[in-house]
Amino acid sequence: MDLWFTEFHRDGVGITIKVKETIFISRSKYQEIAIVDTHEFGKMLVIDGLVMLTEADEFIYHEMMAHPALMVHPRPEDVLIIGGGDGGTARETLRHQRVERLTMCEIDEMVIEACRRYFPALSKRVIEDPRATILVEDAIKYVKGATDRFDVILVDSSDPVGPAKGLFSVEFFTDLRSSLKEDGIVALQSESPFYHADIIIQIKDGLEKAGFMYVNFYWAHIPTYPGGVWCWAMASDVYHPVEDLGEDVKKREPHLFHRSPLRYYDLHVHRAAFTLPRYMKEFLKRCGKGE
Ligand code: SPD
Repeated sequence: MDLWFTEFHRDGVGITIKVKETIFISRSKYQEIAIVDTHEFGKMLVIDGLVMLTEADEFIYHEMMAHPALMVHPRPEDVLIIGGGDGGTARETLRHQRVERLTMCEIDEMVIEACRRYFPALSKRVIEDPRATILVEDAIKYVKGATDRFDVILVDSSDPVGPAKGLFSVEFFTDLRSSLKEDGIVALQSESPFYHADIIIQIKDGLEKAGFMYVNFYWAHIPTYPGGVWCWAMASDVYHPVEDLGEDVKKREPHLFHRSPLRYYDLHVHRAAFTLPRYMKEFLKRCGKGE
C-alpha cells in the first residue's frame, strides 16, 4: 500500500509527498509533531500538518535564515535564535567565528528532543558547541523580560498558527527591537510571497510600527514549502542589507568563502535575494511606508 502525506496550502491546492514510514508522532503541550521518512526528500519534520523541514532542502532555509544578517553585521558577537528547536539555524550561526555567545529560545522541548534523536546533522552542533545555550521558554515572555541585548536576532518560527501566532505581532516586534543593541539586526522567516502576501504585509507593517528604520525582504527557493519560494524580513535601525554588506566579510569569515561548507549562500546570492519580483514590490508598495 502506498502512503502519501499532503500539506494543504489552501482548500484546493497542496503538496503531496510519498512516505516510506512514520518514524515519530506525538502531541506535545503545544502542537502535533511528526517525523516521517520520504522517498524524495529524506526525513521530514511536520508540525500541525505543515512541513517544517526535510533533509534534502533544509540547507537552503537554514543558510538563508542565518547568513544574510550575520554577514551584514560587522560584529555579531551575541546572537539570539527564537524558535529553531531543530538546531539548523544554530548550526549555521555557529559557523561564524565572530559569534561569541548564542542563545536559542525554543518553547517546545519535544521538538528539541525529537530532532536531537532523528536529525543529528542539524542538532549536533548546538549541543556540542560551548558558545551555545538552549532555553526552553516562551520567546514572547523571554524578550519582554530579558535584560540582555543582542547584535543579531533570528526568528526561526513555525507558521503563524498555534504557539507561533504571537511571533507576528507589533508588540513582539517592539520587544525584539528593545532586545537588540543600537545597531542590531533582526531577521524573521516571513512565509510565501504567493500564498501569504497578507502575512508579509502584516510583518512589514508591524516592523515599521515597532520603529525599525530599514525593513527589507529577501527570498530563496525551497521545494517543499508552499509555492516553492520563501521569504524572510530583515530589519535594523543602522544597517541596510545590501548597501552595508562589506566585501571585508570575506576576510572576517574566510572559511565561509574559500572551500566553503555552504551550499546555497554566497555574496552574489545575498544581493540577488533582495531583488524582488514585481508583484511583490507592488503589494509592498501599497502598505506601510511603501517599498
Ligand atoms: N511552512 C514552513 C514554515 C517553516 C518555517 N520554520 C521552519 C523551521 C526550520 N528550522
